[in-house]
Amino acid sequence: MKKIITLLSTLLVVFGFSIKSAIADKSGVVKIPTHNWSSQLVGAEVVGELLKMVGEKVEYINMDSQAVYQAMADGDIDLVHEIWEGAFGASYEKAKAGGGIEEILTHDAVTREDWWYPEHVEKLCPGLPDWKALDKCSAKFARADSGGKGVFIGGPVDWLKHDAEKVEALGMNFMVKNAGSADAIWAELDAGVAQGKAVVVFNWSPNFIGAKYPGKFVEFPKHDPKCTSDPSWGINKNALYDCGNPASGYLKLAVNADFKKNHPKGYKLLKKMNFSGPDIDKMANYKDTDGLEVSAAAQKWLDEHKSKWSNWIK
Ligand code: TMO
Repeated sequence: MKKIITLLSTLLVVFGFSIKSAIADKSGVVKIPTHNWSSQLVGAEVVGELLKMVGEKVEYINMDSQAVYQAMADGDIDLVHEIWEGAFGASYEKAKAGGGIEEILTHDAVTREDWWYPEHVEKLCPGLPDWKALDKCSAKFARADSGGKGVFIGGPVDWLKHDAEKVEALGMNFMVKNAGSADAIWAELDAGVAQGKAVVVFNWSPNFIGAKYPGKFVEFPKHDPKCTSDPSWGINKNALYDCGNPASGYLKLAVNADFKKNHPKGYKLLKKMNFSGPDIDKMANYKDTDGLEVSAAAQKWLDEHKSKWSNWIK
C-alpha cells in the first residue's frame, strides 16, 4: 500500500511538472489551427514554414472551424490564415467585435461557397443554374431514405450552418445531408458523375474540384447582408437565409491582438503575405489530385513559388 502511494505521488509530481513545462514551452510558440479541408491544411504548413524561416516557433492545433475565432480572440490560437466569408464571416465578425483580434489583410483570392452541381446535371434539370429550376427537379435528387425530397450533400457541420434554414426559407423540396468530411463530399460527387445521376453538393472556389469536373454554382437570390439579419428582407418576409452565399466573398487573415507584441518577426511577415485564387487552388490540388501528404504539398507550393514568398520574409 505504501509503495502504491509513493508511486502515485511520484507520478503526480512528474505529471504536474510536465504540465507546467508544457505550458512554459508554449510561450513564444505561434499556435496555428488546422481544419478539415485540404487548402487550409496545406496552407497552414506553408504559413508555419514561412514563420520558421523568420525565426518563429510554430505548433499546429486541430480545431473546430467556427470555434476558432473566439479561440483566437482568447489567445488560445494565434492566427487564422483562411477566413472564408461564406462559411465563417459571421463567427469571425462576432468574435472580432468582442475584441482581441487584429485583422491583417484580405487575400487576393475571391471566394464562393454554395450549392454546386457537375455539368451533366444541367441536362437533367432544364433552367439550371436558377434555384427554382433545381427545386422543380427535386424528385431526381431523391433517395431511398429522403421521403421524396431531393438530397443536398452539405459539408461537415462546422462549416456552413444554414443550409436547412435556406431550404425552409425558400420553401424548397430538399433535405440536407451533411457529409462527415470533404472526402465524403467528393465521393458523392464521383458516384453521381460515374452514374450520370442528379447530384448537388456543397462546393467552394478556389478549390481543386473545378479542374476535375466542370460544373456550376446554383444561383439563389443574390446575397445581401440583410438576408442574414433582417427577416423582412427578401422573398420570404418572415425568414432569414432566403438567399445564396456571397458570390464574391473575401478570404482574410487575422491574428490575436497581442500577436504584434508577442511575435514581431512573424507579424512583419504576415503583413506582407497574400494568397491568390490559384495559390489556394494549387494547395488543394497537390493533395487531392496529386495525392501528396500535407507536408509534401506545402513543400511543393514553397518550392514552386519562391519568387513570391521570398519578398515576404525579407
Ligand atoms: C470552408 N470551406 C472552404 C470548406 O468552404
